[in-house]
Amino acid sequence: HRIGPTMPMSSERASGPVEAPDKTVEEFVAAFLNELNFGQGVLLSRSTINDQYLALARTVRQYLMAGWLETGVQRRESGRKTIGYLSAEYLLGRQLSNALLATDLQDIADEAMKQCGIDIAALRAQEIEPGLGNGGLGRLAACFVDSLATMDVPCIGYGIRYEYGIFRQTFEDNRQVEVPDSWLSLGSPWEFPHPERQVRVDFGGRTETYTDDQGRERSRWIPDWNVLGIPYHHMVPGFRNGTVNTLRLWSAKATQAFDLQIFNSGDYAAAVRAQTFAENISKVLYPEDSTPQGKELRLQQQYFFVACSLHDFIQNTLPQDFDLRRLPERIIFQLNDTHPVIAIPELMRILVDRKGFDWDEAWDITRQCFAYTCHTLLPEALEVWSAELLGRLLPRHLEIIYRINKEFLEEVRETFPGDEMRIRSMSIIAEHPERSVRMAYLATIGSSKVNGVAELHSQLLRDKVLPEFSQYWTEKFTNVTNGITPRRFVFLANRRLSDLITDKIGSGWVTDLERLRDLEPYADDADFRAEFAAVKQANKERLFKVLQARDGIELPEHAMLDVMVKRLHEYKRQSLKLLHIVSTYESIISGRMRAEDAVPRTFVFGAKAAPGYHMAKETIFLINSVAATINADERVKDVLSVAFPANYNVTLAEKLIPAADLSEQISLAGKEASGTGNMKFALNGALTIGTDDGANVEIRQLVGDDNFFLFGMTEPEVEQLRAEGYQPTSYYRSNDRLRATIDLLAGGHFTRGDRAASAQVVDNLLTQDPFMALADFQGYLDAQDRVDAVYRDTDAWTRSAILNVARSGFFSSDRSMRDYLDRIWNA
Ligand code: T68
Repeated sequence: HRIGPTMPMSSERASGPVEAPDKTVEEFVAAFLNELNFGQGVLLSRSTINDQYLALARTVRQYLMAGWLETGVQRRESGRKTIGYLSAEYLLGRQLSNALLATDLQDIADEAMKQCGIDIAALRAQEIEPGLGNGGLGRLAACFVDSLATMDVPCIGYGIRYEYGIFRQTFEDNRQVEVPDSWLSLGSPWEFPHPERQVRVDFGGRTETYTDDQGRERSRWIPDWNVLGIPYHHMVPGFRNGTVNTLRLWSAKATQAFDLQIFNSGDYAAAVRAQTFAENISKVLYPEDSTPQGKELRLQQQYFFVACSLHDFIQNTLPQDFDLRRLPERIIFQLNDTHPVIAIPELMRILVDRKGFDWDEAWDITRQCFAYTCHTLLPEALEVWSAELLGRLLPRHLEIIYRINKEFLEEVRETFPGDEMRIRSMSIIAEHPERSVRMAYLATIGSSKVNGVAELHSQLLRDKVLPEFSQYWTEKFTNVTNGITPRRFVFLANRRLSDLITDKIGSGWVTDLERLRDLEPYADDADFRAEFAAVKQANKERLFKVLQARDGIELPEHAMLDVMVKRLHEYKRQSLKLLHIVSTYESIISGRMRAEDAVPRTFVFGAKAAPGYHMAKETIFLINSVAATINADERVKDVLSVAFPANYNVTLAEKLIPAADLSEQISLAGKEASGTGNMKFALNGALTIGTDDGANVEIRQLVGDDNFFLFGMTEPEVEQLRAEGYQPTSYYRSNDRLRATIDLLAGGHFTRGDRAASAQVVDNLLTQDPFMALADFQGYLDAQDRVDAVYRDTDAWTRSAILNVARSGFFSSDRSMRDYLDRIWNA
C-alpha cells in the first residue's frame, strides 16, 4: 500500500502525486540499493557503514516525501492558523528510528537490511543525534512538534541550525572535558537546504527620522552590516497519519563570500574575516542552560533566527497580497522562553516601518500574534540585555521597545495614579546596575497569553516572578503542564513494555495516552506483574550491554537501578543524591549496617555541566571520585555501584529510562519549573522519589501517595526557613549521620587523601548551601528507607510501577498541545 493521503491532484502538482515506494521488503531493498548506488555512489560490496546509514536514511525519507509535499499543499490551500513555534533549541534525538516508527517500516527495514547482509543495529548506531539544545527546554520543543504533526495541526518549528550542538562530554581524571559536537561531519541526510529561500538580516547602524508622503513623522533604520539566513528544512512526521510538518532551521552565511577588493590586494586573511564573522552566528549552541551571559553573539543569534522566521512566514508562507490586519487569524508565534522575544519589536518594525501601519493598529496586531512560555523561576535565569548592547546591534528595535514601554507605563499610570513604585517595578527598562531591557517583561506585555509549565510553577510565576503583571492582567496568565511524546519515549524506547501494553489494551494508547488507565486492573494480576517485571529486567540487561560497549562500565545484574539524569545544577541537588550514596556506603564500612542487609543498588548519574559553571564541574568531579572509590571497594561489592556514563543525551536517555526502577526528582521545592524526565520515568514504570516541586506535584496527585516517595520541605517552608535565616552547619552539628557522611567526603577518602579536592563542594554545602540540601537530608534518607522497604516486596513494588504507568497518561505532550490549542492559540 501507498503512504500518504491520496488527494486529488492539486494545481501545484502538475506532474501528478508523488508516490512512495511500496511498503514491501522487495521495494525497500530496491530503493535502498538505488540510494546506495546512485545517491551515495558506491557498490554494496564496497560500502562503509556510513554509506549504508546514509542510504538507509534517504530510503526512509522517500516514504515520507509524499506526505510532506501533500501536507505543504494542504497547509497552503486550507488557510488554517499556523503555530509558529519559535525556539532557539530543538533537542531532537536520532531521526532514523523515529522515521521508521512514524512510517511503520521497522520490520520491513529490518528484513530488507538482513537481505542485504547488513546489521541494521549498526546503522542506527551510526547516527549522531542532532543535539541542538541544552536540556528540558530544547527537548520540550522537539516533543511539541512531534505531537502537533501527530495531531495534524499546522506548525512550523523555527530555530537555528547550529553547526556545533551541545558539547560532547568526556571525563579526564574524573573531570569534565568538553569536546565540540560536530554532528554534521559524516553528512546529514535529514536536512534539505534551501539557499534559494535565503533571507537577509540587518544589524547595527543607526536610526533617523523623516517625514513620509502623508506628512507623518517616522523613523527608519540605516543598518551597517548584514548576513544571510539559509533555511534548512527537516521533516517532522506525524505518527502513521501521513502528515509531515516542517522544522525550519536557519544557518548564517556571509552576504559576499569575500571582499574581492581586499582579496585582490593579496590580503586573503582579511578577505575571509568578514565571512568568518558572519558565519559565526550559527556556529555553536551556547551551553549555558540557566545563566545567560549577556554575550553579543547570543543576541545576534536570537535576532538572526527570529528575523529570518518572521520574514519567511510573512513574505513566503502567506499568500501574496495578504491583508496583514488579519495576521492573527493565520499565525500565532509561541515564544519558547525569552530567547526569541526580540520578535515582538521586529514584528512592530515590519508593520510600522515597512508596511506603513500606524503604531496603535500594529501594536494591536502584534500582541495577538504572540504568546510566551516561561520555563524558570531562578532570578538569574531571566534574560536581561544591556540597553547599550541592544542599541548598538539593533538601534531601531531599542527605540521601539522604549515606545512600547512608555505607552504601557502611561496606561498603568491611569489605572494606578501616583503609584510610582508599581510603575517602576513594571518597567521593561531597569536602571540598575546598568540600563537594561527585561525580556520577560517585554514578552509579557507583548503577548496575548503567558504560561508556566506546571501548576506550581504557573502559580509561583504569577505570585513571585510577575506579580504586578498578573494583577494587572489576570486573564493573560495560564498554565500548561508540560508533556512528553509517548512515541519516542515509550513506543520507541521501550518496545517490550509497549508490546505488553498493546497486548492487553490495544495500540490506541500511542496517540491517546489516557487509555493507559485501562491497565490499572492488571496491577492486581500476578501474571501481568511477572511479565512487567521481566520487561524491566530485560531493559536493564539491554542497558548494561550498552554501558559496557559505550563506556566499559560493568554493572551487577540484580540491583535496584536508581537513576538521576538531568543537567547538573545546584538547585537540582545532585549533591544531595551524593550525600545519600556516601551515607549508605559509610553505614556499611563503619559497620553500622551489614552489607548483606542492604538492598543492592546501582546508582546511575547522567549530567552535563555548563563549561563555566565551576561548582557544577566540581560536583561532577566528586561524583566520579566517589564512584571510583565505591566501585573498587570489596566491602560493598555487588551491594553498591555507581555509574556515571559520560555525555548523557537523548540517545542514552532512551536506553536508561526504560531500565530504571527509581527516578530521582529531588530539586529544592520552588526551583524546578516542571521537569520532564520525571514524566518519562513514570511512564516507563519507575517509581519517583521526589520533592513537592514542578510537575512532581501533579505526578504524585495522579499516581497516588502510595505510589510515590515524597520528602522534603514544601515551597512555603523553604521560604520560611530562608526568612528565619538558614544555617546549614546547624544540621551538620545536630545530625550524626550527616556529620559522618560529610566528614568522610571532606577527609579525602574518595580523593586519595587529598582533602582539598573535595573541599569546594563540601564547604559550599556547609557554609552556603543555597539550595538547602542539608535541610532536606534526613527527610531524604527516611524516604530512601521507605524505598528499600517497598523494593523488598517485589509484588508491592511492581504493582506501584504498573500504577505509575497506568495513571500517567496525562503527561503526553499531545495533551499539552490540546491545552495550548484551547487556552492559548484559539486554533
Ligand atoms: C527547563 N529549562 C526547566 N532551560 O528547567 C525545566 N535556559 O523545569 C522544564 O521542565 C523545562 O525547561 C521545559 O519546560 C531549560 O531547560 C534551558 O535549557 C535554557 C537554555 C538556555 C537559556 C536558558
